[in-house]
Amino acid sequence: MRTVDTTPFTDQRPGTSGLRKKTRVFMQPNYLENFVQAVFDTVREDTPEGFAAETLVVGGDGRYHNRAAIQVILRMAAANGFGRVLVGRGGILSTPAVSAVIRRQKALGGLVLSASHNPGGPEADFGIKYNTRNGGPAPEGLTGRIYEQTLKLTRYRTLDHADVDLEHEGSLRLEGTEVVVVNPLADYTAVMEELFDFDSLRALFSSGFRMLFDAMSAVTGPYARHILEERLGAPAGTVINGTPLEDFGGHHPDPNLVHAAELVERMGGADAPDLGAACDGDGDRNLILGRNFFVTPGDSLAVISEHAQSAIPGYRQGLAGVARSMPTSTAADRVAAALGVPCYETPTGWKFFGNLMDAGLCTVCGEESFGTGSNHVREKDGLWAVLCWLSILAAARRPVEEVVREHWRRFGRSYYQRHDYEGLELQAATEMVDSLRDKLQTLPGTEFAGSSIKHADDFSYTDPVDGSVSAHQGLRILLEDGSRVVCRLSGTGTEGATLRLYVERYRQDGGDGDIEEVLAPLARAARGLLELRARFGTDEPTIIT
Ligand code: VG1
Ligand code: CO
Repeated sequence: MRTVDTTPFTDQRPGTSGLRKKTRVFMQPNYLENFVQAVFDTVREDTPEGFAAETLVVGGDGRYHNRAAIQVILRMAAANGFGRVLVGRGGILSTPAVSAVIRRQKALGGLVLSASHNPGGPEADFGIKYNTRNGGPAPEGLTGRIYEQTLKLTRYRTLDHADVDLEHEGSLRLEGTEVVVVNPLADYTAVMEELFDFDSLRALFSSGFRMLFDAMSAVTGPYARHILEERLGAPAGTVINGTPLEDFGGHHPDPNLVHAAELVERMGGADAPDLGAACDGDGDRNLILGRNFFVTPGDSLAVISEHAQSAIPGYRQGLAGVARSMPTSTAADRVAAALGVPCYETPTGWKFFGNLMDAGLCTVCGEESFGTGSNHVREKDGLWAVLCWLSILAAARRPVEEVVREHWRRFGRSYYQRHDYEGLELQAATEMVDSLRDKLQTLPGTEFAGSSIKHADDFSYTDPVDGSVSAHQGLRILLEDGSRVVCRLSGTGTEGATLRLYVERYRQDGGDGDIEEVLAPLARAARGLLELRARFGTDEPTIIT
């Protein structure tokens, strides 16, 4: 064991989902080491028996710097006295797979190496996140303490050892630590088999059902090939872009209508398959498409919640509750009400769902950012959402579009969009949000987008399980007619600031309205309120999802 002197970096505060920075920042001497040592020191405070009998899970989405970072972490985990480290073969573990491995192997926690849907490469992004014993992202209390520790750090522990062969399964010793290179697919596939009826899904494919799954040259390729093609018998070629590449083929591995362009085009073609799906860099997000039809994440959460009990064996007992992040559309709330179960509203970021699931308060949860999941793990899970949709379609024997339209006819439709303004100057963006926050109190009663403002606040969340409070989680403007505008700054970016503006209007119109027409007045009024054009010279969003 070797102790190396170091000095703190002052910018290692984890955001919405771990620490994300430019890859070059992570490649600086000691940058990764400092953060990892701060995690170990902090977690050690809560582990009175020490790490000797504990397991740590390590894996990532295969992006540039993944393997090198894993070698650093393995040496440090050994020097910090972990009994065992499980690492995915090739350094690969999707985010939901890390969660599954932590839970099934009863690990103390895990380190996930990913910047999710952000591009990869030496000039792009990298990230690291710590997950706790329940398999979920460290809650805010813990990430706060980790950050405090990064500011105090004076040394880290490592040892001198050659790189571990990550390409073959097997086990070796790094001083007192057993390092096991595991099959990254095993635990995850086992969890999926427990939840879904693989026989009926196999029957669906053998009946001629066709789907196209775009792994976006990211981590879900091997998982999707194994589960969809090998286990469920989907024809070869069902999975496209199925090999994880360090730079994701030069693309954004972000499953939305803009970045999953190839999939969107094929789903709009004359011979389109029945279902189209894509996952993001680390496999926790999902995009669901029917033939020439986009299922918004909010509708997907609602439809999955509606059908889970009848269509998916793992949920035959029914749902204990549903949860969604605050900016996510309220479609799921109406399903929860119809099911007679509570719907929880949390701040943005999956870490807030963990306590609810651990306490048995909710079963299914989701975010508008293409994230859906359940209590089978403690991360959102892209492929799980795809298997949910396959199960729903196998039971319904109707096209995706019909399933969604039927939902709209029964529950009404939340017309919904997220407008992102990327690359804003950080200080100007902060001032804009501060200035709207200052105005909030004066807004109720004033006219807004053809209705009037009923309530406006800065969302604060009190965790019903541990009572912890998370304030300043987004500005909400609620209208008399039930519409909403929400805005907040992104906590996952690595450059400047990104404003997210979320607009929602609920209508019981069978769902046939034109989304642009329905939402344009809300978006226009919100842009005016934020004074976007005056502050930035433009009010055109970079991307609409
Ligand atoms: C974004 C999304 C949020 C999601 C987070 C991590 O955060 O809005 O819903 O949980 O990314 O997703 P932000 O702070 O940029 O809005 V992922 O797939 O990066 O793990
Ligand atoms: Co992700």
